[in-house]
Amino acid sequence: MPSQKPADRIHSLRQLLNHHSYQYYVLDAPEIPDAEYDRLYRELQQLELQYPELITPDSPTQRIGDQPLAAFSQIRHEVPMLSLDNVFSDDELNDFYRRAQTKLDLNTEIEFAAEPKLDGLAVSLIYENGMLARAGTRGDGVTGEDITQNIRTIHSIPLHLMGEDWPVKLDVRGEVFMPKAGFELLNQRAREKNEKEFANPRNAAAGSLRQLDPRITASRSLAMYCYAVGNADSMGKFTTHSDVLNQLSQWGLPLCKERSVVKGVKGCLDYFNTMGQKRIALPYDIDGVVYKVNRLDWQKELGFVAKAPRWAVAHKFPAQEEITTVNAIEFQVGRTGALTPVARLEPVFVGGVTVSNATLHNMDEVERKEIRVGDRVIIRRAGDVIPEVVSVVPGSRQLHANKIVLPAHCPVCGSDVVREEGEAIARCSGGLYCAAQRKESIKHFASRKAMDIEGLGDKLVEQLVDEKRIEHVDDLYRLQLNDIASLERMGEKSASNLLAALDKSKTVTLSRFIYALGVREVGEATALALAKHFGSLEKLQDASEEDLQTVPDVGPVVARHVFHFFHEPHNRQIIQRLRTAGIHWPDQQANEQNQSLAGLTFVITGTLTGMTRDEARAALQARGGKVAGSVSAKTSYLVVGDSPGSKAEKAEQLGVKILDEAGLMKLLAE
Ligand code: 5U1
Repeated sequence: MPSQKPADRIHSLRQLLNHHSYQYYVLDAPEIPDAEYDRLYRELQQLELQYPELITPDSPTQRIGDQPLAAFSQIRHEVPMLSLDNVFSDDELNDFYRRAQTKLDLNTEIEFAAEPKLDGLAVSLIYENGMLARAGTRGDGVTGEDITQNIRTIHSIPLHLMGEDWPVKLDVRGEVFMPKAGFELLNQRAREKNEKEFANPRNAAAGSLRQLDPRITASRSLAMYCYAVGNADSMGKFTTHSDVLNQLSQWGLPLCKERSVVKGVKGCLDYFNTMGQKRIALPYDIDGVVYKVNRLDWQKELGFVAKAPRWAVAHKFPAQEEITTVNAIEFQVGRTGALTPVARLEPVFVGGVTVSNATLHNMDEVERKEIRVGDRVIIRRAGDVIPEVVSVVPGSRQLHANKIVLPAHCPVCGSDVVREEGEAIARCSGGLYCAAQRKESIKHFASRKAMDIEGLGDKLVEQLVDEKRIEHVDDLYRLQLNDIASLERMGEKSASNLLAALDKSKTVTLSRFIYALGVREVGEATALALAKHFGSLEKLQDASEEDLQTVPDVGPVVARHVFHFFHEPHNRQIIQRLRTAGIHWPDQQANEQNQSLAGLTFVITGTLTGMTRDEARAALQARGGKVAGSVSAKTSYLVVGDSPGSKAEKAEQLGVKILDEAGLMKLLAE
């Protein structure tokens, strides 16, 4: 705005930026795109560069100091920072409530200001005439560390309060924490750099706030919720704690949106249960809730015992972390063949349930956390989340504790275990044979693009396996009418239809058969390339990894998967039994001689009547044609069935030749 004087423009830019920062960081309701915010910010930066005498410490550009501290200086709290007593059960809460009622000589219900208890770090912010002057950690409650530089980097904390009726000196108390998303990101970055991860968001918040270099703090995602005023007398006119909090909010300070006012023990317990259910979905960690007597005169009357007030209490959720011993480490095989190491633990009560197993996810995790049998470990169970091992308790390692090694053979079926270089997940290579992978391999085998066994859906596969009518894919071809008809919801008619479909599926193409075997990373296109290249299953089965890599689009990873699959004797056995059952495909040699469509690209649209689109595609590809998904100038023919879509119009515009179903049949017959 060129008409404004620099000082005025600077003033309005600061107001604008503070407003949008408040919308974004405190209310979570941004009104402008980030790019617009950045533009305004840069304009202010530029003006302040031109007029350095106009820079003030509460300017949005002054959040990050660039000088690391040599050490933190001490800060003395004029009003001590208290801690809270905890209660862990309804009975303990009742005792707290009765003590307060007795001391106040009341028999009416007490109202409480309730809010979540965040798992972070207590801090005090001192505002003088509305300007953030100092900030300190709790320390021993009387003396803490001066962390002003670092607190200034937290965007949701205003450098200057909004409004104007603030006390000359305001001592705001609250919790600095790291939201779950910021914590995940921080640990992900640590993993990428092979650095040590933080065990939990609390440690991450504490570690980030206690950095001597504020630029490091600024790079971490920290937030704060204010929950009290230290110098309560400064808030003269207010009579309840909840009103004080509302006033803090109006001054632009960040407060937890989950706060509420509740009545009596029942109100407290309802709030506790509601927050317990919400806990997992909240974007930050909480470890309980806090109830504070709402009337400020009653707070005064109740006073303190030792370092904790009698007017407030933290009601803690059952511990989410506990220490226990690793009794064994076993490997579970998932339905896709992935091996997951699982720690068998000395049972421990954590997060409200007894935990005796914890997932270790994969071997990378075992190696990174350096877990061994006999170790004492920290277990975490957050809500419904699967329990996990957070870390080994330092110094708990027993002499001669062996390193955990990946088993060479699948614990379920004994097939070789394969772990690709650079991959975290190890897998059983007995895909066709392994009981853990049974259902998935049969479902895939029967699917439309594989053997296309009509009527053999996922549910029926599950029934057949659960009722022990089949174990492996080849058993499908030994099923008798009664094996199927006697299943629940199956009659003779559907059973004989299924037998007919099984019979029909015995005539297949080599590429479909390869695809149906469910080799890892071998999709339809790779199966087709393998079939074309080797021409026979025997040649493919005997191919070395080097041979396999000469096939177009087959890289070292796919080659290894294919090689291991066919070198697993269990898989070979089943393939042999499938062939004995009568599965066959046309001789590839004969097909290879007819490559009349080589060099042509086809697109298929609409419904064909004589064959499915997949069949048409396979037939065109068998004659050397390419089949693409969309029409372009390079398309040779658009094959058009019933109810074609927009592809037909596009082909017309581009002058692409159109082929109806009869034309296609003729072309294929040529
Ligand atoms: N939510 C909340 N956490 N927390 C911690 N309120 C709260 N109050 C506290 C503490 C230590 O102390 C009061 C005595 C102000």
